[in-house]
Amino acid sequence: MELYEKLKEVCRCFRIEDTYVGYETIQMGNVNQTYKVNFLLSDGRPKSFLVQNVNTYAFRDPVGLMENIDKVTEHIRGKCPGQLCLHFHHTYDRKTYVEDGDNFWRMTNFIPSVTYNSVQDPQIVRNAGKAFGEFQNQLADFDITALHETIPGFHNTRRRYEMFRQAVAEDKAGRARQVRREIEYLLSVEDLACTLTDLNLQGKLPLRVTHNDTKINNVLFSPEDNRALVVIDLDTVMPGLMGHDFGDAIRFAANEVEEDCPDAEKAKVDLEVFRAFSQGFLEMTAGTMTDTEADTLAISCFCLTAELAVRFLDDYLRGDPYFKINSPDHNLVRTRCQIALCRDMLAKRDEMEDIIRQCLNR
Ligand code: GN1
Ligand code: MG
Repeated sequence: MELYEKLKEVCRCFRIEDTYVGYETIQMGNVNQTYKVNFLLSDGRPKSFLVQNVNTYAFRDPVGLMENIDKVTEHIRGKCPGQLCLHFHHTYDRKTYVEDGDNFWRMTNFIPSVTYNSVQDPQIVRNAGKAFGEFQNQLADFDITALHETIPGFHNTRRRYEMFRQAVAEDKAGRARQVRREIEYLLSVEDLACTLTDLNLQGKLPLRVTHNDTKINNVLFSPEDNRALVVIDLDTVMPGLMGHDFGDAIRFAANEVEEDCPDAEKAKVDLEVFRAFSQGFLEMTAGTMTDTEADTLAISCFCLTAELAVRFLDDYLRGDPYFKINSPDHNLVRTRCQIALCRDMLAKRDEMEDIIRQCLNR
C-alpha cells in the first residue's frame, strides 16, 4: 500500500476520523521514521499529529518500549497538570501502537514549536540544560524496576567496545583496512572512554531514570520566547547515569559543527555553549548530585562522544544496518567528526572542569 494511504489507515486505527489531507516527512532522528499527518476538522480548522514508524531493528521489544513511554509520559503529566505535555494516542482496543507486518506505528499530539540542531544563543542553551535537568527531577521518584531495558547495555561503553572489536575482526563490509587510524585511536582511549561504565560497575555512581538520548533537537521550544516546552524522544528512557544525559547533550549541542560535518577538524567544543548548558542543567540537579557525579561530569562528555564514535564506526564496519544514512560513507563521516571532538575535549578538559566547579560554586 502506498504511504499516503497507509498513514491514513494508521490514523483511523488511532481513532482519528477527521478529513485526511496528507502527510509530510519530518527529518528527525537517525533511527525512526517520522511523519506529520494533516487533517481538517469539521469546522474547517487544520489539525495535525505525529506518526512514527519505530525501527524494530534498533528496538527489539517495541511493545515493552511503548509500555515504558506510556508510564513515563503519564508520570510527567501527573506532575504538571494543565501544562503542555507529550501524549500518545490509543487505538480502539487501548493500545499505544499499531502493528502491521514489519511496521510498528505510534502516534502523538503535534506540538507547534521550534527545534535546533545547533544553537549558540546562551539563553536557549541554558533552557535546554534546564529542561533535561528537570526531566531527571520529574522522574526521580519513578520506580526504576518498572522500566524495560529497551536496548540492553545502551550506554555500557565496555560492551560497545566488545561489539566494536568483533565488528573489526569480522569486517563484514570489507572496510576495516580503510579505517585503521580511526580504529587505533578509539582502541587507544578505551579505558578513559569507559570511566562512567567502570565507576557504575564498582557501584560508585547512583542509577537514576535518565533520558539517554539528550540531543538538543529533542527539546521543543516555544516559537514566541524560546522557553523549553517538552522533552521528546523517550525511546531510551531507562535506568542510567546522570553523566549519560549531561555528556551526550554536550557532545551534540556544544559541538561547533553538526555531528556529521564532513570537515571533521572543525569539530570543537564551544566553551560558552558548554557553560550555558552546564548552568541550566546544574541549576536543576546540583541539589541531588553526588560528589562523584559532579567530579565526572566533564569527562562524561568525552565518554559519550567516544562511545558514539565507536557505535558509528561499528555500524560502518557492519555495512550500516543500524543508523539511517544519506551517503555510503555517512557513518564514517560521523565517526571522524566525533573523534575530532574527542581530541578537542581532552585538550580542553581542565577548562571544562573549571566551568563545572564555577557553576557548582565549589
Ligand atoms: C540516534 O534517532 P536519534 O537521532 O534520536 C541514537 C542515539 C545517538 C544518535 C546520534 C536509539 O538517535 O543513541 O546518539 O542517533 N538512538 C538510538 O545522532 O540508537
Ligand atoms: Mg532518539
